[in-house]
Amino acid sequence: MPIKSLRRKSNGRKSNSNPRNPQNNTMAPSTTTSFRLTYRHASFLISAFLFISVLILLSISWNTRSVIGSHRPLDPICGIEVVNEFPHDPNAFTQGLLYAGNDTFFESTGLYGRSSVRKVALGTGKVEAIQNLHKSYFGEGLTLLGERLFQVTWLKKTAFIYDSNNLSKVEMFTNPMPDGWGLATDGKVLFGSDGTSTLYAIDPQSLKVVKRHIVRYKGHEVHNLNELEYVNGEVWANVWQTDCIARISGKDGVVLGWIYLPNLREGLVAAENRGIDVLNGIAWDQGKNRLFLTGKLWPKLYEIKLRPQTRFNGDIEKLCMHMPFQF
Ligand SMILES: *[C@@H]1O[C@H](CO)[C@@H](O)[C@H](O)[C@H]1NC(C)=O
Ligand SMILES: *[C@@H]1O[C@H](CO)[C@@H](O)[C@H](O)[C@H]1NC(C)=O
Ligand SMILES: [Ca+2]
Repeated sequence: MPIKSLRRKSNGRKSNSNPRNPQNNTMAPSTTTSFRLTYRHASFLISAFLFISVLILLSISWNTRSVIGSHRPLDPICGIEVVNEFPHDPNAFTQGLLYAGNDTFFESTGLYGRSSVRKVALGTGKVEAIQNLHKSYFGEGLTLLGERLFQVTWLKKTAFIYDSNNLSKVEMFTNPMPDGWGLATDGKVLFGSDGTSTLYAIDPQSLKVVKRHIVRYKGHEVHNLNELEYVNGEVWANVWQTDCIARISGKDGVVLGWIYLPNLREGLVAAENRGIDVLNGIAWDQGKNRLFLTGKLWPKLYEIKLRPQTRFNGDIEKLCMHMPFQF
């Protein structure tokens, strides 16, 4: 609209100036020209401004889409919608979960005598390959970089590297974090959690901590960080003993937002699954923008989409930010 009305104005000026006798007013031609220039200039600037605005809006909506696979920007607090439900081994005390392409997950399980690293088929939940840990180890976070699977263990400094092709143990290393809880990777560094509020970055070659951030939401520490997943520039973390996933900036540890999803666990409990433990296990399929979630001893794995929590009126700090737990 602004362009049209300006053009109309500009045409009006032109026609107004036409009846003027240029011979009577030597200033007239140059005035007309300058008016024309001014209005052309203005209309060009406004068109350019609108064009650039449209480009910016398009690029914002494109970025948002690529981050979450949805058309809406991510709300500070999101809920979820279940897209698909798949079977999941109800004996798997899930401590690490990642998607490896070809409808396949790698999963790390915990508990003494039941810890493992396994290759699991999406769809059936069938365990296609498994490597059990010695009964003295409690399996924890797992991540895949190249063809190497990295796994940390709870309350021990022992960590393992496996060949992802056959789950054969390649190497043992010393976990550089005080404890082993979660692992994820952006393809360059390993991100790690140890159950505190610290997010670690570990160099996959030297296996040393290269960076650490205290994870904070509105200035307050977020404790009990557990299973991790790298999702397009953000590190997502299950917060232990809650129904919350914190979306953390890997750059400074600031919590950018929350996914609050009590419904999955509550739904399983309501369906008589009494033995289940907490939500734990996030896997992101970068190729198809699919997000998968499960929990410890859950009989199901869910493919979900994020939804804005428009009518959320709970206290996210009370729900998601508990005191640190002492073991
Ligand atoms: C994908 O998975 C199927 C079924 O497990 C398997 O037969 C096939 O070889 C896999 N393809 C690749 C490229 O790994
Ligand atoms: C596992 O696969 C690797 C190649 O990726 C091979 O070198 C190694 O021998 C295999 N290990 C076993 C136990 O089959
Ligand atoms: Ca994960």
